[in-house]
Amino acid sequence: MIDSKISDILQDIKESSPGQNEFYQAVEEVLFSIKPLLKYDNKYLDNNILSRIVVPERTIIFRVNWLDDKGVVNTNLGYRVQFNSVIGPYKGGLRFHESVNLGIVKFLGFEQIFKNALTNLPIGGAKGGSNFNPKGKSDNEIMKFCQSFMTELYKYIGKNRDVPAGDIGVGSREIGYLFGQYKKITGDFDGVLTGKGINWGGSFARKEATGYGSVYFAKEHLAVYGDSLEDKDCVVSGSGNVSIYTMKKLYEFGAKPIACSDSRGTIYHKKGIDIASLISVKEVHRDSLEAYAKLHHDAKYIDTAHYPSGGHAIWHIPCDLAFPSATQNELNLIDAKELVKNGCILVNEGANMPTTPDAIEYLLNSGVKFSPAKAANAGGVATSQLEMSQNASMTQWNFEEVDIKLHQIMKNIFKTAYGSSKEYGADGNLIVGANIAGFKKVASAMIDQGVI
Ligand code: NDP
Ligand code: 2IT
Repeated sequence: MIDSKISDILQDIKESSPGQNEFYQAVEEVLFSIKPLLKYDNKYLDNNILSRIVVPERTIIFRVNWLDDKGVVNTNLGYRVQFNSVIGPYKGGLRFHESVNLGIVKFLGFEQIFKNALTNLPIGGAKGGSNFNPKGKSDNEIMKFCQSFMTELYKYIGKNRDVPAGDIGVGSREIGYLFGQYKKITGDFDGVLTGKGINWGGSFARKEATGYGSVYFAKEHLAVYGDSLEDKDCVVSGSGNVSIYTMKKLYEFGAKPIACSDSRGTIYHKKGIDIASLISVKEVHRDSLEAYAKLHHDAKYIDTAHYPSGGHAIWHIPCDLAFPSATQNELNLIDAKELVKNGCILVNEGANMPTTPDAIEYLLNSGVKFSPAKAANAGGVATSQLEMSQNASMTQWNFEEVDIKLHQIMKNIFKTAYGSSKEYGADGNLIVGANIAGFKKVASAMIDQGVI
């Protein structure tokens, strides 16, 4: 009965929202994983929560026209999916990447609902972005694009309504241009975006938060099994915001990040990735990892064109711990088999939905511990909420104060997800635990607030 109800819902969304594969994937995982809760308590099915929760409260799609440096008019699509606001204002990042479409934004927004609930902070779920490709654009073009994007988006956001932040392709530079335009249009200096600069309303440790939080989570996860991060060889895909600060924190706990990647290639540096060089190459010069290999002759660069067929080079480098921290579906079954063969004991998701469903199944069946994204990467959005909190009280906490709060939040999320996995008979399966805990909170609030 529950299985057929879930299958009907999936069929409905496939018919009403064609071509949104990533969204179906995210919904399927959540709905099937919460079956132990649905069996235990009828109220969610009785109130038709499943059919309601998979439909965004509001979807905004808009045109973004901007002039490039040659004076040519360019047109992109802008999106904001305001998915669920029962526990707080909509909250979630903006992604600028050529692959962005409605299905991607909806999958990210759907995941964000439960992630945000898990932080135990009052934030609803949303996501947005554009199919704009920032690669190769001048600073001026990025600014023009951001200004045009905000000229439409400002109508729908607000410090108590919807508070966007960064994601792939959106960092402090883009948040600066977006914030400047919002302020110019509205005249308000508001905490309407998070990830702001430290001198203009930003929070210390927001930049580091997702990566640091991911490592705090991995530490808690290993500790349950009497293990630690000490002396572990780690591979961390990506070399952006999440990846860099994951690697930095890994060193602090005595682990060694030995490989990372970007859209063009993979670096294998057996003696350990040099974080200062990486920041210089990727954050300062916005270059490709090939430039890192030129600085370190003992590091091996593997071009994406040479990835083993169907798999990704980074997961074929032997490691103890894997931190997929680049993008969705970047770790597939071929990669999972390789990780298991090489003795990997934990996959800790820094990116959103980086592991394909068949890879997850294989990893779990092989006894690999698995930290799902909703729980493991929630430190970024949690610290965004700390930024909102500081803005609301017109104050700024120091780095250590924020970091201590972040660490505590990640411990609590682990405890919640692990505890809920035990309570519902899933014995340490954190996918089940995290999804049930997040869903319960949001679904109960939906019931409390009536049919709206
Ligand atoms: P960045 O843009 O800072 O970095 C992304 C990195 O991943 C880059 O190294 C990029 O390569 C690589 N990458 C992106 N897309 C692809 C692709 N299609 N194929 C191969 N490589 C790719 O983004 P973030 O670090 O902020 O985000 C990384 C992941 O973490 C995303 O899944 C995001 O949703 C998630 N996340 C981010 C949070 C945040 O606070 N920023 C919070 C929680 C989750 P290149 O350098 O060549 O572009
Ligand atoms: O996926 C995510 O949680 C983010 N990109 C961060 C969102 C936020 O509002 O800080």
